Amino acid sequence: MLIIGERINSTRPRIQEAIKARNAPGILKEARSQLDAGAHYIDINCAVTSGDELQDMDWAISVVQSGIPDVNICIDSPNYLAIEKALKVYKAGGRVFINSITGEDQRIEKIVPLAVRGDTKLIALTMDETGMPNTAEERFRLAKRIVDKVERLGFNTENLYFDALIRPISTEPDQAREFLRSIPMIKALGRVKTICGLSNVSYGLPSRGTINAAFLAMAAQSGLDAAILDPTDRHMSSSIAASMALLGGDEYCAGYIRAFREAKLQ
Ligand code: THG
Repeated sequence: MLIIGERINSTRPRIQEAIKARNAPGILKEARSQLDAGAHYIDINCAVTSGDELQDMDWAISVVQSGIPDVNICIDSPNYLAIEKALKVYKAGGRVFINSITGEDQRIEKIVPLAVRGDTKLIALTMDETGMPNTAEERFRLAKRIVDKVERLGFNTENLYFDALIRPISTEPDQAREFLRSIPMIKALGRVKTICGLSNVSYGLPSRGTINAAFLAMAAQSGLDAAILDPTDRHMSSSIAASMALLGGDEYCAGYIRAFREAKLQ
């Protein structure tokens, strides 16, 4: 499973402060600890700062790539201008995820050409101007419409990752089931892949790591290809290692045993 480390996100007060104060070592440390914990990509989100998102994004990406030249990044912004700027700034030898498009035509038309040019991976949220779907079938129908539009713009759908948007089970108890049901349906659309920002599922509940870890194992069984999460959280690293070993993706459980030796398991 592809792991995207979520910790460099301006919704976290600590990160918001570090961005504002231009605390480069603080940001770099967050990137390094997530890579050490097994992240393949580092998500960078500067949408919720008091400053200018474009400048903040430019700064944060420069900091991370100057310290880690081969870092892979995930540009996380609702603003296509910030995504465009981030792609210009990023000069490292790694790979890029754009996070994200939705079913909205304007966003697709602005962002997909940027992704085609750079051979980058693209996250598509199964939502549009009418809102977020409730059922697996609605998620599937939205994904199908997005695949058709994105293919028409020349994007290689092997690099398209659908995020079927998990919602808190504390207020909507059927949402984990509908999300999980949608994964194989969406994957049947072709070579497309699936991804999820896990932690929403447990919002409003105690011991969130317990729910997140169980949900990750279920999603892995359903075919989830990638996850946006905190890889330094041992609930998460344990669930990933156990799920990969159980699903046969970890020959002789070598990865699981290594995770244990590196004290990454609970
Ligand atoms: N899908 C996609 N992208 C996403 C999300 C998604 N990007 C943002 C988000 N969701 C994933 N990233 C984070 C980053 C940080 C936190 C949660 C998700 C986080 N949450 C704590 C909480 O929820 O309580 C805040 C606690 C803290 O201050 O540290 O940290 O779904 N495509």
